[in-house]
Amino acid sequence: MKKLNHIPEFAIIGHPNEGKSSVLSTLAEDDSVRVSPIPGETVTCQNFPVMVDGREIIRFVDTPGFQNPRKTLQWMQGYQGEDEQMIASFIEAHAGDPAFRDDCELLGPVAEGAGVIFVVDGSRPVRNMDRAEMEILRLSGAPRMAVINSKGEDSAYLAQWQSEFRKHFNAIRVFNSSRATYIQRIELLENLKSIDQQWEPALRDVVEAFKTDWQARSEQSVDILLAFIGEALAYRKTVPCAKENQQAVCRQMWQEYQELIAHKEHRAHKAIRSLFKHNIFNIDLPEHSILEKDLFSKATWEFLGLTDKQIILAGAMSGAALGAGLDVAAAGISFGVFSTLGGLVGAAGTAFKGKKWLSGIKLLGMHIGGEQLRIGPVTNSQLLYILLDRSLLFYGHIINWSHGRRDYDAGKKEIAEDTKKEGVTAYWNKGERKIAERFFRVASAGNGWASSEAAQGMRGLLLRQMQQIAEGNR
Ligand SMILES: Nc1nc2c(ncn2[C@@H]2O[C@H](COP(=O)(O)OP(=O)(O)OP(=O)(O)O)[C@@H](O)[C@H]2O)c(=O)[nH]1
Ligand SMILES: [Mg+2]
Repeated sequence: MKKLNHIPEFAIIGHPNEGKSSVLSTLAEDDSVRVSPIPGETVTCQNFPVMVDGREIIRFVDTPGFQNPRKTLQWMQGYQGEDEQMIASFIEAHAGDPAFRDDCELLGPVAEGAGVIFVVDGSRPVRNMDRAEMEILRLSGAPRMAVINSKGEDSAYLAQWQSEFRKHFNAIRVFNSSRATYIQRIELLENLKSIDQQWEPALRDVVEAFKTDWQARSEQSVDILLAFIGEALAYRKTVPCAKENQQAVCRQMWQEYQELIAHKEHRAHKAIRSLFKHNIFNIDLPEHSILEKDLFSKATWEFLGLTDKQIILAGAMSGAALGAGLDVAAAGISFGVFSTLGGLVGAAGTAFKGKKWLSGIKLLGMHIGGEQLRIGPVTNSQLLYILLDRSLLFYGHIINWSHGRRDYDAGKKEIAEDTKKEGVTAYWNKGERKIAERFFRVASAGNGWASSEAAQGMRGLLLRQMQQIAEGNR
């Protein structure tokens, strides 16, 4: 047996179309791996190094499926030479023979000392061909693990596969390459340690590096989120404005604020997505979810906990628009509530006696009065909760979308069906809310919040949330 004194390398081997490339894609977190429903997609070996901090820590090799396993096994059973040379001799003896092209290709890394991850589709029964493939791998003497990748929901053959595998492999895992979470990925890697004692120290280092890297990504995610949310809360702008222009300027400022928040949120989520190495999968959050709602829609405002009075105040602006003879829709001072506030608008007009409402409106920190218009800082902490909920839900979807999964449309539909209205912050206890409120006060007060104790507290809280999300507890 070869001692491992270099980067651990695993060839992902199996029959065509069983999900080898998909397993590799998930394990290596690489969504560029070619996965296809047509058997024979992978025709040459391809290395997929896993880098942590610019250092290669483990390498997976994608290989084509076995082409002629029965005859390959026959040759190996009749082989008379040294055990260690068997695979290399087989390749040498069949080089250039088109009947063994894929077999030679896929055994190449094994001849070079790679470990083997043998992938089967557990939703079908074991066939003799599989037995031949397993026997080839056993004869190769390579450290090896079997992975039952259930492409279908069917687990009827699981026991059959497991008992068959016990004869041929050092370790066996059930692993769904389309659904595997971060935790399941780590578990599989942990399990690789047991395939060979001599490989154990190197593989222990790999698992440690994976865990450290994951922790670093979570910390970076928290920093990205807090930077964005802190900015959103601290935002303030004052512009001089003659009374007769207030409607238009006010509208414009709102528009700017909404666009700014939406843009910053989008940018923050995009940064988190690329931290978790997603280039293709991109969530379109479902419409009925709080995630997809326009941040400033009426539903969101209700969610934000604005009182009826505050909503009337918002509506009152359209009352003024009406007073000035403008059509509400055309005035377009859309707080996202106007169209549904028809009745209230009139009420507001009466309740606030003409234009009195113009002094001292405070809505998410918006002040209108005198010759100045000011927007921000936000005065309603519910905005913090909604931004957190959206971001944490996004985080949950991103970290648990396995890179080997390719049915993007079906997946998005599942997300849409799964998303509840409540975000995680709805479950926060008093202590957790206190941390959030403290952060809100400091962040909305403006500069310097980033290095504050309150921000530290919030960082810790978010990290714990993310950990729980990764563990499937939120
Ligand atoms: N539902 C589901 N489909 C899967 C899973 N793994 C693979 N598939 C699908 O099975 C088909 C084959 O997957 P690949 O990963 O390309 O299989 P392969 O073994 O690399 O195939 P070749 O390269 O052709 O030998 C693709 O259509 C995948 O989307 C899985 O865990 N669940
Ligand atoms: Mg493939």
